Amino acid sequence: MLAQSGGILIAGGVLSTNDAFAQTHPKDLIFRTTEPRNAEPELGKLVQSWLTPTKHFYVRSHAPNPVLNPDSFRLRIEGMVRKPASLSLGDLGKFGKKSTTATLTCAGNRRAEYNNEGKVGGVQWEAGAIGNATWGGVSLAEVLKQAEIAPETKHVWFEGLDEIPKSGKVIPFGGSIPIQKAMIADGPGAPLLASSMNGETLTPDHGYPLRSLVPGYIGARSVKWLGKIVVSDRPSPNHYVATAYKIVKKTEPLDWIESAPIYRFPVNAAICTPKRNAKVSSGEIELSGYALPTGRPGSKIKKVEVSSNGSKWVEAKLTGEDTEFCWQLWKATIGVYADTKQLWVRAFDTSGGFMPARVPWNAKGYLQNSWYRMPIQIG
Ligand SMILES: Nc1nc2c(c(=O)[nH]1)N[C@H]1C(S)=C(S)[C@@H](COP(=O)(O)O)O[C@H]1N2
Ligand SMILES: [Mo]
Repeated sequence: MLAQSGGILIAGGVLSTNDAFAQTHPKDLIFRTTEPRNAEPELGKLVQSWLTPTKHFYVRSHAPNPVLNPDSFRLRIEGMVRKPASLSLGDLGKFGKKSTTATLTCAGNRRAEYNNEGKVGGVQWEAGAIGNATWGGVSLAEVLKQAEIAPETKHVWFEGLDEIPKSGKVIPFGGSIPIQKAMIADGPGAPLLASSMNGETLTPDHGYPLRSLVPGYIGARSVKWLGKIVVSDRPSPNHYVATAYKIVKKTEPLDWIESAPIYRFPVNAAICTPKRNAKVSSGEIELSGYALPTGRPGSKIKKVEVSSNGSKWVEAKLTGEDTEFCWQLWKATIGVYADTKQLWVRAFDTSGGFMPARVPWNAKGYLQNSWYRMPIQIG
């Protein structure tokens, strides 16, 4: 069980999974759960830079990190292909190197805000389940081309090597994406088989040695510890495509059947400084945060607006880089007074995406992108 749980031997004893990773790959995050590891950064730390350092990059895992040997690691390519393959890391290295900067965000980011209306289960994320990194690897499209996919192909499935206990069974995490997205070979929207993050080898938390990385899509489609790709005429039957990651009011079989898997993420934004519930004196104060455009090709942040208590909206200044599939950072100055209870932010993107005043409650607490309302104390 030692290898399974990821413990490592050190002089004088065995470190637990958590201690071991803490030493080799330090994280400066708030842990919502430690086994498996689910953690998000303090929001003030999150927006210190446009590129998120790995130590401040959220982790969302459904099972403990699998411990994988890079020498025996193989990525299998199966399904509707003329040339099924089993590729070592060396084989993958023969494809041209590609890199892309893209924001990854969990569909459950800001989930905790739904609890005002009705309890939602799952990791109780605040607004930190998001990060922007440069990912390096090879093109998914090139690997699929080499496998010679059948003309009837409609979806590409990804399967992780993790082992998730689910209803008395053990299942891998799985995702799938439409073939049209999978076959984008160039440009910032092209999916990667990624082996590096921010110029360094992927850490175990982020999928070492290989993950899919799908710009513009919810994080769940970027499958970590990727062991298998299946080319198919239908979406993956894996739980995390067929059942989870859908917008439902109830969790009855018909609710799942009637709703579609979530792919692209919608526009979103949050205030990151000052802290929630911070005490500030009345007068002008500085706000900062992030804004994410819809994950649609060509979409960028057009405008960010802040307001105190929902009165007059004031335009924020964009301070990060203006790149599709990536968040923007922003700063704003706003007056706060004795009666100011909340500060709000909303963002608009160039493809018509806007944040609604309210998002209807859904049972799994996904895609919360209503105006971000942050309580504040004036004193
Ligand atoms: N194999 C595997 N891949 C996975 C997951 C997982 O639990 N197992 N979680 C997914 C979810 S829900 C998200 S939001 C992202 C998070 O990526 P990160 O932990 O690198 O931030 O990974 C996705 N890929
Ligand atoms: Mo997620």
